Amino acid sequence: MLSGLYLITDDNRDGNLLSRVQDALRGGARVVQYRAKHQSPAERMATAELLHAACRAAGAKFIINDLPEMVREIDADGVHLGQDDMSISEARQIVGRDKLIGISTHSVDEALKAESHGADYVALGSVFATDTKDDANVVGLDTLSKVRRAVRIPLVAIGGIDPAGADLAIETGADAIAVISGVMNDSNPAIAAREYSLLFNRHRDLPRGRVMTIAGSDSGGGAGIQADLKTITLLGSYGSSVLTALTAQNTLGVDAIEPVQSGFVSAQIDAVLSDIGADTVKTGMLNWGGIIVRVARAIEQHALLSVVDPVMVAKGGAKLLDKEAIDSLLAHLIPRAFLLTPNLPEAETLTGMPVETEAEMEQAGRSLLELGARNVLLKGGHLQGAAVDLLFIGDQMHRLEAPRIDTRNTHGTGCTYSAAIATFLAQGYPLLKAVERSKQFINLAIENAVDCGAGHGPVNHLRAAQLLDQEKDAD
Ligand code: 3NM
Repeated sequence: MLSGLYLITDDNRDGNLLSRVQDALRGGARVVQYRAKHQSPAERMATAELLHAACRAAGAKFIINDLPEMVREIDADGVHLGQDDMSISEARQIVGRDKLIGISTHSVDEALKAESHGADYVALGSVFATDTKDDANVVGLDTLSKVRRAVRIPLVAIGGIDPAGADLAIETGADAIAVISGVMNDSNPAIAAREYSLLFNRHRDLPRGRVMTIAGSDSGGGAGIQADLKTITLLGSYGSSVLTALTAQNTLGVDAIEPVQSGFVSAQIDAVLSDIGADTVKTGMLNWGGIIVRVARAIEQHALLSVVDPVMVAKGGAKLLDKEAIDSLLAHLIPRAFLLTPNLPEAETLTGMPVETEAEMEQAGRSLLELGARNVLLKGGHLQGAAVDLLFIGDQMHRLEAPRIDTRNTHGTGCTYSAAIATFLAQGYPLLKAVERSKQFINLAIENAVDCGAGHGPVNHLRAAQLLDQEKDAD
């Protein structure tokens, strides 16, 4: 079955095609189609062999555009044909029965014809507008939906597909998403590929998606690792945990901290990733530089989507991060953050600018993007009035507003919110939907908090998960 991210190569203008494809494979690409329009036959053959080896090593399929003879020669997995190329039966004679033959189609009729002539899959495009192919005609989700109903063979959506578009195309019934620029033009092809790939997790059984949390332990159970694991589990994913510190803590404050050696933090990360693996990682309290460097390295090596909650101060006011750790965060982790989730004081520390109003939040959000975070969620829990968060997805800003809830029971809100986002991402929600749903969850958790302890009590993870589920059933 052909499914997942179907990567198509570009024309290798930078000479780094192989390493970008390897990155995309590390990020979860399941199929690579080699599309070389301008190379000499000898160049094509040499490149095809390198790409084929990379695909084999990653367990991905390797398909060659237009050239069935080359498929046979290097024993690739299949050939992809255009409408004006040779017929399916001619190609079948060359590649044999065991190879895949895919066809580009643009309508229900073309897709039906391809299926009846023995194609193994059809690509339908262009689903959205694209600059990558000069003569691409936009057919839209509507045609995708009609083709889905018309053919039984796997359906690949292609053309102008960004992750939000991929979400819609998968909902419409695409089995795979074909992408050129969305991955190949990205400065980080591994993370770009991971973002598309995780969208396919929505079809998995429960627990759906694996979330690794790297954070401190809160003996009181309201924040840190404990809040994360409750959130991850109650929302339906599998949670693993890497402890960075032990705290003696309750609703009144932190009494003592026992840091975990960075070597032991690494050992925990390695133990989890070498066996169980993870789809997303959520980081909380990383109390010193050595730990931050090791976490950053794991995110890079495993191409993990990371939700980085730059925890710096505990609710009771205790400082959790020193200057060296903050510098390390800026140098190593923020440039690898898929989503950075600071509150206003954290945004002030990271940017060095005052962040007290919505206008200042917008400025700070943009400067956090400049520090290298791929996306930023600036949380306005400390604002006066409504709780307004600003989500920056690249250069697009989204405003998320919730009424302020009058309660002192807000212990663990930051951890819970970011753990929920990491969970929904691991389950195949695109970023905006993951954040919107997490905001709903955290609001329900605050609203339903029951008094516990004499200070800032914990939010109600259990009730919030139940209520969120009921809302889903009602939709
Ligand atoms: N075929 P990007 S659209 C190669 O409509 C190709 O058949 C299309 O590139 C079709 O992901 C397309 O950068 C370009 O939009 C896809």
